[in-house]
Amino acid sequence: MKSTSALLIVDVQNDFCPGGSLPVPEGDRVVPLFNRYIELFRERKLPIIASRDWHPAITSHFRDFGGIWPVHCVQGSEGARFHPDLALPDDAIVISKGQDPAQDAYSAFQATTGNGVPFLQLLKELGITKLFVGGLATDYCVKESVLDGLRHSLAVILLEDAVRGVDLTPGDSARAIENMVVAGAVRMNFSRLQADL
Ligand code: VGL
Ligand code: ZN
Repeated sequence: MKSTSALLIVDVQNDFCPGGSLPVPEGDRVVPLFNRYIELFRERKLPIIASRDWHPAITSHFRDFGGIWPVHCVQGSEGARFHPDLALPDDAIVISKGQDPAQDAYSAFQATTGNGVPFLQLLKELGITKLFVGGLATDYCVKESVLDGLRHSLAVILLEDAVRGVDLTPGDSARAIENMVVAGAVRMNFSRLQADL
């Protein structure tokens, strides 16, 4: 891992975990894995970025207003908080997406920092050219974030042991992984990453 690498943790929020309003099957299983990845990136002083879905109460993203999803990750709600066991360091960079009531905004590249800096600009400012990505959900936000990263000519590593999918249609997650790999993403897991270092 060069100093140009960063960890991107996609939407590990209560509403996407069992007990939440849009639970991803086994969504909470990514948490212990991420805690190991976080430790590894911290040891190497590499940036850790966590995206969050951050919707207004009324948005075309929600079923009641023309979208396909139940209400989830409403700004400031308990469901929008990161999973309580996710050991995000204090200096992790949080980026938010989905605030526009007219957009789904699945990709982290539609997110901004608390200061309104777009994600791509943040990556450029930090000199990041390689993104290690996992999180929820494989077939939505992870997929769109990975594909956008590749479109922006970043190297993208998919942390396959730290993703889970919605699978509205059975097989969606497996197909999403295939799409990401065809587009240029490299599959990785914790033991292989550790061995590579
Ligand atoms: C997501 C569905 C709706 C995600 C967000 O984070 O993958 N999925 N909103
Ligand atoms: Zn959403």
